Amino acid sequence: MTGSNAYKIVISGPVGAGKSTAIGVLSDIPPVVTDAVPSDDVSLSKNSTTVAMDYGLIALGDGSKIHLYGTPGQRRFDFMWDIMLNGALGLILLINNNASDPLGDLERFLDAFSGALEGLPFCVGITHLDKSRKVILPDYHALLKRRGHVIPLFSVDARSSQDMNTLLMAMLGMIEPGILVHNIKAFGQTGSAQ
Ligand SMILES: Nc1nc2c(ncn2[C@@H]2O[C@H](COP(=O)(O)OP(=O)(O)O)[C@@H](O)[C@H]2O)c(=O)[nH]1
Ligand SMILES: [Mg+2]
Repeated sequence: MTGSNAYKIVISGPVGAGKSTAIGVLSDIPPVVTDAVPSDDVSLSKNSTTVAMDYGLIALGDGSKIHLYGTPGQRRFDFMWDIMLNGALGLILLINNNASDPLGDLERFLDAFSGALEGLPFCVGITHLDKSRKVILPDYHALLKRRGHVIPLFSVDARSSQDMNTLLMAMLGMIEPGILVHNIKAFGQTGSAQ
């Protein structure tokens, strides 16, 4: 791998799963959040409803870059997922274990991405396991297996740089096994470890 590589990774998952937080701990630059006030009725009752789409950047030790994009949470922006996945090398799905139906959330996202997931490396991080254990990792393993996905699945806290880097490296290992652990800041020297 040369130092000019650019990787695009998309982070998706329901609202509250930890996408913005994850991009914040992974990014070497202050994450960019694109806010847009919607023009529909929602804006009448709540003037700060946003289309929160996040962007972050990781500079690898060899000069390569990873561009991180977080999908907007609201369902009416689901159509943007396909656009965002265009050119992506991998997808990280975050699922909030403390939501009312986290397994259903995973199913919904697997369904939504089903076309794109053909041949696209992806992995799943389960957040908020510290808050709720009504569903546990083997339940997610079973669901993924039933759906035919043999992929990395981790319990992560999106606030933890180490957890998120571990998940990201699992993702990168599927795309480009040549990306070494020491390229990522939490494990070494690039950027400022958080
Ligand atoms: N307790 C706990 N809080 C978490 C975890 N992951 C993320 N959070 C918090 O969950 C909240 C929602 O995260 P956010 O990044 O805004 O979710 P987003 O809607 O997917 O962008 C934030 O307050 C995070 O700090 C976790 O594993 N455990
Ligand atoms: Mg967010």
